[in-house]
Amino acid sequence: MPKAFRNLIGGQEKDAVSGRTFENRNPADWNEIVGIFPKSEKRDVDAAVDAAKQAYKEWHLFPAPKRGDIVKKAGDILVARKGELAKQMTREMGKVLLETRGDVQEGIDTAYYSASEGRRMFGVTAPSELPDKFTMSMRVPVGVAGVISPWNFPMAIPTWKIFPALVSGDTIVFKPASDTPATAATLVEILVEAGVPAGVVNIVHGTGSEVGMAIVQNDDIELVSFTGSTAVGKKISEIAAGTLKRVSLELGGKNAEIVMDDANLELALDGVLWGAFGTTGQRCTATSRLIVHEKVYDKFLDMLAERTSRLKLGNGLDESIEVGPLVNEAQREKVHSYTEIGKREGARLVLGGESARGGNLDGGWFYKPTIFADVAPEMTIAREEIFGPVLSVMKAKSIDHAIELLNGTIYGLSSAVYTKNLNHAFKAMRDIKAGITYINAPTIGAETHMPFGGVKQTGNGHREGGASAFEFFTEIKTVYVDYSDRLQRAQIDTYKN
Ligand code: UN1
Repeated sequence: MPKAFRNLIGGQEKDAVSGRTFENRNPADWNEIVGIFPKSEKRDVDAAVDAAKQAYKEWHLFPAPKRGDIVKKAGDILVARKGELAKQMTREMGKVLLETRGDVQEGIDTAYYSASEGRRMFGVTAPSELPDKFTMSMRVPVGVAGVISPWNFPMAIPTWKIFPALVSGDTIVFKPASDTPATAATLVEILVEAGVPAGVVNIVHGTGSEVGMAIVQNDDIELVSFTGSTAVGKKISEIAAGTLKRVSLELGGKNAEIVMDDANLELALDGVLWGAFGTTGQRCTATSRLIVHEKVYDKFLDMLAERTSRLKLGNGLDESIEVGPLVNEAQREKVHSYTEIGKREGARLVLGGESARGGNLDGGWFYKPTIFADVAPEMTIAREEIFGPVLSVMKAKSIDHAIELLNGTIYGLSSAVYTKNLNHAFKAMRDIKAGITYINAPTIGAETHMPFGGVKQTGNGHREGGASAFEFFTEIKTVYVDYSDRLQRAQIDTYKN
């Protein structure tokens, strides 16, 4: 019998009020059920929000360094359970063990970084323009935060949101992706073990349309942190506008790697293989386009096709596997529909373009790493996020042309440039419109203490990661203390004329 999981609301394990459930299956072996989860709805969310509101009363008064200690403890437990959690994650999400260990490590890094921020969370003090008066700004918690996370980084992304929120003094209603609820449930179990009081973190499982939307619509939720598609992000933004709820959106990407004719081609090749086919292309930061200088275009394409054809597909629990399955059947159908569109619109299919079958692959949602060459900027596969192992290759005449091609999308998350020419590198750093630019490194590889996020339709200006996460999860309060014992009027008493 697969394990039955429950929601955690106000410290109590609960089934969905309706009693409904859903299954979570292993994408590499769809006969294996990873767990059964409550299929919750608005009533469950409302109960969780009430619990979080209640818990906030005490939690926000708990000193920030002490809140940090609890998050640090959660990091320590993650360290101790890293191997086991990575296996659980590979079983429910499909990416290879090397990467799921990295995903857990990203949670550990976030725990330790966030915990130390509990002893900082700086405001400023400044002199007043008036005598016997003191001014300062400080960070204060906001209230109940709704956390809605995706399935591609089942541990890392929830921790990016939950750990800084906790250290900030907010309480949480957490809805994890319904494709990766087991990792999320384990994270919450770890937080409870680390000492998070009842009601401070509540988890409600279910779909985005039922649970996610109920979170966004609940007036007692003051913050929503969402990572997912641009379409859903726009919907959340519209709903949140009604109450001016603060919303952080991390949305789609159409990231590109530029390879200049002066680049170390072997290095650029390692970068694009990791960027495009790591996590089976299912990253917001995946390399979805490759822009190659015309002088090395044919040669680089040959090198790329040769190495890509040797990538080993299979169940990610086997350490020799390099590319796991897609997360579910719908995702595989979506990816394949882009292959069809690419062919129809005249791109040249160099490799892949179909489901991978045979032997152990038959029981999973595998798709062959796919390369399209001679892709023109107006083609759909050059513009839309695919979220799968599909790479669109384009040709550029110069660094300026390459940057122009790179910028030609509605998204702006990550970007990479391979060059040995300092002038090209600095031009790229200045002119690329993206939240993240890598020089001689792939589009994936963000570190948790640095800001993470994008421009244009990739988000709404907020950043996760590092100190910037604390800007989202706290409010700035400005305080003036007048100890002069008389009415002092700023702007007026100091400048009489
Ligand atoms: C995402 O792609 O959804 O830089 C997050 C990276 C990871 C995080 C990616 N550390 O690719």
